[in-house]
Amino acid sequence: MRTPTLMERAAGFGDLPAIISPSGTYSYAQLLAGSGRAAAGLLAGNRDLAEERVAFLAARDFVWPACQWGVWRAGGVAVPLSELHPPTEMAYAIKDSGAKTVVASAEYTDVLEPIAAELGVRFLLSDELLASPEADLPQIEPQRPALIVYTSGTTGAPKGVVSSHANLEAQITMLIEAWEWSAEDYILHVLPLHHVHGIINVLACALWAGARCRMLPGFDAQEVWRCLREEDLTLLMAVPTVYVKLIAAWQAAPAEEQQRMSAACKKIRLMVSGSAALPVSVLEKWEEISGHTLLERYGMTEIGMALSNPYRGERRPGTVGKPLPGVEARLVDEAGALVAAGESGEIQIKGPAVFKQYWQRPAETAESFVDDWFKTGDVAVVEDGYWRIMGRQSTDIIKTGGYKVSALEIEEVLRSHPAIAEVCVVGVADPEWGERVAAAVILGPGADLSLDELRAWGKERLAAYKVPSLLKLVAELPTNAMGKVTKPTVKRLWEEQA
Ligand code: MLC
Ligand code: AMP
Repeated sequence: MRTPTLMERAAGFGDLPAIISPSGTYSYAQLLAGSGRAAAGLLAGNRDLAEERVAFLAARDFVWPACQWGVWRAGGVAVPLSELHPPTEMAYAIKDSGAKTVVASAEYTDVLEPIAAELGVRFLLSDELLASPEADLPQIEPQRPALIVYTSGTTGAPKGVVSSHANLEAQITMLIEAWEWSAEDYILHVLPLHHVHGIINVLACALWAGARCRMLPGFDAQEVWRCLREEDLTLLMAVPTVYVKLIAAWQAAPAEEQQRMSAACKKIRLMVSGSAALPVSVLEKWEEISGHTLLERYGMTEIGMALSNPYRGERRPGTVGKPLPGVEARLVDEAGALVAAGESGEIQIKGPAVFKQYWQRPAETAESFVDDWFKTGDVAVVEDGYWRIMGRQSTDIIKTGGYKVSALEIEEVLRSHPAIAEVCVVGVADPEWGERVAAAVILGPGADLSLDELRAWGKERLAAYKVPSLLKLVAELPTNAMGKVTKPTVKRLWEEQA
């Protein structure tokens, strides 16, 4: 029995700055003290939350890690919510995870308090929690579940990916080793905090290393450039769309400003891209602007990071490098056999970082593994030792701006519109977003609906799915010989028109 190492390590970093956020600068000692009080408040006199789920929605500020660590130190399972999601989606995560407590920072009270009341769960304000009197905290076994992150797939509603403290520790330490994190590092955090990229790769790695993490309240290209120029940052990690937006901001700046922006990048030791394919054109443009060859890596909520280009050595454009320390990776064909050298196959991953289970979905968990290998659904080929991602097995999974969305879920929402008879949702290639969500819709007999009306109707309902900004009304959708709508054909038609 022991306390998770992340917190043990923090004790050793004492007064070093940990979080630099809109509300101020906080040391490791303050993070331990704040999270300790949060844990005591959550426990409310009990000895251990005993794996109770705690859903929380906190600003991208000190309060976020303080709440997350508070849940962990009380023996709970952290279920991060997203401010980008509509209330129905938040309620789904709270209900599905069986959370008995919801924590919110003040700005989210209006949205979360009514949901908590409706579901009959305890509602706590983060500020009050962080001011709770101290109490004895339990020891936490590393195999206990720590985190549930919701993710969409090709079946049913979003599933909660359960990772243990030991899984997270493995996810963190492989990156610490591979990318040579140290207490000298200072990272800029520009990503959302309901996905592993922001939670693990940026925040948790920084806190493990004793480094500084500068948390921005959201992504803003001008603000990122300001931080790059004015602060002694050493690391930047983001999705390809962020780099596309930073390139656009650089291009829009006057020439002498551009020089200062480019010069500011020189002090950074590493810039990483991941969560979606990095187009070689973006890598090259960013190299021209910043002097950095982006290090591209590949990961997934269920496994953390798995493949990475090297920190030292050749970073090969268009590839995601090689397995990270402790990761076993293989490619298999549709029959489950290992592919021959140079052939493409599904990526399967094994190792201590791989998640425990989908929350309360034993059948889906079992289907996702063969022996102990997790089936990613991504297809790759190995060329000269470097792994190249070819795409996904299913056209129903779309990656837009680094977010994974399920075409099937969007179709289900659109089908609930009374005027809609048939719908087909696909991801179409896009230089800014990687893919954009495109929906082609057939109206029922005699139905009347304009594109603007449909967009207005979908604005709130589809907010969680990153906006099918490309909506189209069509008389008919192309079908195959069986009379079924074929997604690759719809996708091709969209892309031809674009
Ligand atoms: C937003 N917009 C979109 C869009 N998202 N349009 C098309 N497709 C999309 N996906 C539109 C909005 O409607 C709005 O339009 C305008 O763009 C600005 O919206 P925004 O929300 O303010 O955008 P911005 O803040 O600039 O966000 C871009 C972003 C964000 C790239 C910063 O998408 C983001 O944070 N992505 C990261 C997601 C992430 O962390 N994924 C990791 C998953 S973990 P208008 O007309 O209103 O101006 C994982 C594992 C791994 O994948 O390997 O890491
Ligand atoms: P998520 O389910 O949100 O964790 O997203 C994981 C998915 O993102 C993976 O299954 C891949 O499809 C995709 N992904 C992550 N990194 C990369 C990358 N570097 N190149 C291509 N796809 C990636």
